Amino acid sequence: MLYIISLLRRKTMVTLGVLKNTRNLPAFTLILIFLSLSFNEAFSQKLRVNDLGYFETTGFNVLVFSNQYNGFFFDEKTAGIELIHHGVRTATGGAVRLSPTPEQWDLIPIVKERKADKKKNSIEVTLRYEEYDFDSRVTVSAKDDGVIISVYLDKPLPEKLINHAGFNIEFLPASYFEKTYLIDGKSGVFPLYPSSNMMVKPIGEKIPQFNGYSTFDDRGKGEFLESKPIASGSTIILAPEDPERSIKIESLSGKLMLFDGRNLAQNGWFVVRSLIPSNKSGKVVEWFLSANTIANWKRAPVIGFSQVGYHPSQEKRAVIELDRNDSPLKAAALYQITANGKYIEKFSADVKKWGQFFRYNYVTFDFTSIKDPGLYFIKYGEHKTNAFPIDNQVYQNAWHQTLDVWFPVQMDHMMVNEAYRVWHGNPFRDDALQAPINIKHFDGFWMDSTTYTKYKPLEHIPGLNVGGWFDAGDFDIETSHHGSAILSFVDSWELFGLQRDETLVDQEARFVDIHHPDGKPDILQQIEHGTLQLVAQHKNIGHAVRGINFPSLHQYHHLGEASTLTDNLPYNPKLKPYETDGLTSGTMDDRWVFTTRFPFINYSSIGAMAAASRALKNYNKELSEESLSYAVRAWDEEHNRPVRKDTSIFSRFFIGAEVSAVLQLYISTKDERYAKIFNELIWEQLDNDSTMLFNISTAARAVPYMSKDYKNKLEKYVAKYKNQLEQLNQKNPYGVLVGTRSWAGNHELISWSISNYYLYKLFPEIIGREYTLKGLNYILGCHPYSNISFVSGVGTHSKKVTYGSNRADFSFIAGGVVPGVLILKPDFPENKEDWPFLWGENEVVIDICAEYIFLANAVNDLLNK
Ligand SMILES: [Ca+2]
Ligand SMILES: [Ca+2]
Ligand SMILES: [Ca+2]
Repeated sequence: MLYIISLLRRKTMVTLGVLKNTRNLPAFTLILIFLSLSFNEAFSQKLRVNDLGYFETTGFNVLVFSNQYNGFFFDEKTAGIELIHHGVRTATGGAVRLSPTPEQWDLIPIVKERKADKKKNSIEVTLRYEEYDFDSRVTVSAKDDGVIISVYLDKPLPEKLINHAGFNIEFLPASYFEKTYLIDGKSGVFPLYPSSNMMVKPIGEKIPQFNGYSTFDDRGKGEFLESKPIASGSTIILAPEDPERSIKIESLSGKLMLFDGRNLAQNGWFVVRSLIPSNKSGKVVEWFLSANTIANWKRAPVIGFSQVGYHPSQEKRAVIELDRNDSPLKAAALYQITANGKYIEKFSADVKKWGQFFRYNYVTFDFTSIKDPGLYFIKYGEHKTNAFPIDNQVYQNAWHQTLDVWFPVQMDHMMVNEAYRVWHGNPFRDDALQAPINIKHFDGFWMDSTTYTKYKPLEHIPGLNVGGWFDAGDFDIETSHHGSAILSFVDSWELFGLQRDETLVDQEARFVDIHHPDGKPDILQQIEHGTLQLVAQHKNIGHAVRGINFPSLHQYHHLGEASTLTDNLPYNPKLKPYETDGLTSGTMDDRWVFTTRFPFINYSSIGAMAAASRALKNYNKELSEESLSYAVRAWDEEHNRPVRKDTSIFSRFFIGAEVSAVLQLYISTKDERYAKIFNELIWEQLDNDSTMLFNISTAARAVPYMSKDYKNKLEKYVAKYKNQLEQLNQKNPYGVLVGTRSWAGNHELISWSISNYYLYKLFPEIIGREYTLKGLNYILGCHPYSNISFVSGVGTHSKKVTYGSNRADFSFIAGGVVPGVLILKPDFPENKEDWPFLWGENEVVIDICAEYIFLANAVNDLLNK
């Protein structure tokens, strides 16, 4: 799913809202609730619209468009009416929708107006489908133990939406796996795997998806598929057996239908839906939705700590996340586990109150004084963590799986094998066609009115089927992420001299074998592989391109083996679709090169090629020389363009990319004209507070190559930066940069920690060592929502469900680093471990993984040198 979001998801510093404390019920009320508590009798607590604009009671929240469809990746399953049930977001997408089981790229309504009325205890939204000039009003009002949801139309449904428009709400399959339902008293089991009935319809009846694209490959048959309901009736109870998940929906007019969205798309949810009747206005749908709640329910504390453990000499501070209705205990303890399996209380101390951050309260437990190597766990009241070590080697292997496994699996244009398993064959041998002009692409790519190349639209551009990595969970090449990944690899090579060799890479045979040393450092092989693609772009096109992506949406969402995504035969317009002469094919499935010229992307590529030329000097001399000469040539051309500006979404970052590129050119060539330009550009980037954050590490990297004055001048900016660092301790209990955008913030956090490393090495008296260490500890488990390590396979307990190419298997690729904790508006942190398909939480991307390798090595450097 990911395209250039790493740039768009840039940080906003978290501001702390002061949240109201929940009610203090008189003691006798609590006793009454307690006495009446049994299954399905606790449907008893009345929801109130709170100061943050959502319905709240203990154990149940109803959000009504607190989060809207942002139109960026369309339906991200994080918008509309949503339910948070005993601390888990179990339902989303409550809205007027145009299909039974909406897919990601189906049309979504925009919110024209939203009114939250605390006095009337109701929230109302006006939804609009621009494409059909269709408005509807949805009101949600608290009643008894639930909410009444009503849909109003001012005029009857547009003709084209009859039998299409309905009111839907979607339930998370993972929350209802191995549970049952009752519809009008008739029982059923929620399917673990989709296998309900489908119908085939003529394409003319389909509500078109975004921009005329289609997720469905009908192989030219002119048809589409729709799910049939699993069950229908007027009352449905979901999971009546489970007090934490039981939800009841009664339709007060018309029928309810239950669908399984996964028949059409593996990331579909269970949908409860009522069709909107035709020829009717006024109130057209009305439901009463209520939830079972457990009286006095409190979410279990989350004890955040590093899942790989701690180095004896570092700070050791667990952050404990508490329900707002929970009162903190006085103390927590650290237990040591002995060789014969006994637990010994090694240390205990009072917890320190930190305060509220979004919806939870936080206390901290500091056990820095414990330095004895061994195995430990933390105990807070009845809650124990899993075991973790204290040892001076704990971080030593933390980056191995990312380099040994994750990156090899992402390698494009290669067959990748691991012991008995083939991850994928040699894919995209048919790369690539010149993308047509004037198109808006579903992955955030686009082409404007010129190709910026000598090629005609849909003409084959030679030489591009080499090198590169699949960007993320999808299979496209994203050039700017290659730029940052290669730059980071070169930094790791030059600073830490990583000689690790556990992968065989044979470029000639296009074969990669994981866990198979070949006598060559893996990091150089990765640098080479990324550089091959960047050089190919400059050689065959003349500039760095936006990327190489899929012509059709039904290819883009591919869940499977990469080499089956195209037929690997170059497109031949003289043949019919699905026809082949053995060398070419009439199926237009070749990827497209999006050749629009962006100064930002060109500079990012130039910097990476200049840096790679140094790393490859004694490894692949020819590529090293080629890489540097293309970098020099592209720089001259880009820098001397009459108008130096980037008007695209990248405009904020292009000077930063230019500064970084010119520094890399200077380091590689020692040509003073680059140093001069670097000095002209860097300071204005540091003068501005918002650009300082992105450029201070470039400024720090330059120190060894610049004069003494340069370092002196930098010092005053470092002091300013230090103030920003200190403020973070007041902004969140982790004291690190926590992103709050629609893509979770681990990438910013890792980049930030790396900046802190560079600055500590240069100015240890200003920037403390711990700013780097606690960034890594956050990634490895000391963070909100859960204490899982965000790096699959690293630490005792780590991500086992991520958004990679194998996400449909609810699996992971070892060493992948996920985006992490997403903050859903207004106050709900989330990182699901039972549902891989939320890309903003779980999608692994190349640039973040390359930087993670650097950060883990930086931490080893700080602790063991
Ligand atoms: Ca992508
Ligand atoms: Ca190797
Ligand atoms: Ca092809």
